[in-house]
Amino acid sequence: MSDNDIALKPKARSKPKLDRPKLYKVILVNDDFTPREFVIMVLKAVFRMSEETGYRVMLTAHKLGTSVVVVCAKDIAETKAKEAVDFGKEAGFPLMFVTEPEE
Ligand code: TYC
Repeated sequence: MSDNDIALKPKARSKPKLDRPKLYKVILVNDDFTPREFVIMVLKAVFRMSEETGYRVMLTAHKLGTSVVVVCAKDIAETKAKEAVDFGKEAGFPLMFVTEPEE
């Protein structure tokens, strides 16, 4: 192999691809006190859900204990969950929304 035959390695990427930021789930948690209609109202107001979708999400949490409301960026998930919990607090209900990273 002469000097001119050096096998050139492909250049290492100078900019490694950034991982996509992790997505977070906002999860509605059932309780025994918050009225169904109030839960639907919060889902419509905070998460811009239709009556039908709000009803379905509320009923899933009511029957199974939890229901995924939305999957989005971490800061949006946390802001929306707090807004929704605060709605409940203001009205004296223990309505709970939590966030968790998507698998
Ligand atoms: N379980 C409540 C009731 O029977 C309604 C409810 C549904 C509350 C879902 C919270 O996340 C919830 N009044």
